Amino acid sequence: MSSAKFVVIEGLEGAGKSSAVSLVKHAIEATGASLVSTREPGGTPMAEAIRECVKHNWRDEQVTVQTELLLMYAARSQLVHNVIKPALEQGKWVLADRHDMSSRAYQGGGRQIDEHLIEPLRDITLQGFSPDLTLYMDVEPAVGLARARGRGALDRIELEDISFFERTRERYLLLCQQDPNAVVINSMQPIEKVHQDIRQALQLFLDKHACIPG
Ligand code: Z5A
Repeated sequence: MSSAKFVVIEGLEGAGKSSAVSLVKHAIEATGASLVSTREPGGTPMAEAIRECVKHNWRDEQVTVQTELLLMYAARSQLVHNVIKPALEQGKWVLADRHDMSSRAYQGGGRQIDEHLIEPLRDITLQGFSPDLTLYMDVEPAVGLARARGRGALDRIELEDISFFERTRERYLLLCQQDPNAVVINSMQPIEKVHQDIRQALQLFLDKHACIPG
């Protein structure tokens, strides 16, 4: 590949991120590129411990929105500095299941933390580093949650009411409008059409960046 890229899959629960990740992974690897897969929060031993902590239901102890936000950025810092940037420097592509747009949508939109308060954490953690391509899998919360909730026990964030996810989706859509590297995929279509749209968006990206093997 001419140069390694950072590709992120975003979306609400049940949006079909898992199958999108798998499809994009195979498509990138088919070009001959090496690829590292990550997920957030998580992706390093310490960040995976933070993931357990942040998803855990602490029952009588209220998890403040500030704590949740700080934990997301602590996990991201570990992942970006120990895995994502080193992989890109070695010429490996990175494919991420969630990244910074999740914090801006869930904590900014869902939890209603002012974007100006999130900005300094983004600066400290990312210093302007951002994805080359974000595929946002758009789904109405009622549809996504019905898919996700068919799978069993819910974590602390999944227990939120529908209005939380509606605010999160609204912020996702706004962030995508503002981000020239983001593509919205309608994930409420039949899965074959969703996959066709993902392949098309990825191909456009590869063509635009002249990402050809060699
Ligand atoms: N979070 C945050 O708040 N702030 C942050 O900064 C970050 C994260 C990084 C991570 O949990 C939680 O952390 C998440 C956001 C928050 N919380 N919530 N709630 P996670 O990683 O465990 O959960 P997730 O990322 O939401 O994953 P998920 O629920 O597994 O979603 P998914 O991967 O998109 O779902 P899926 O497994 O691909 O699809 C669900 C089902 O739908 C599956 O059976 C599919 O076969 C089916 N599906 C998918 N697409 C279709 C279509 N088109 N038609 C029909 N059926 C479909």
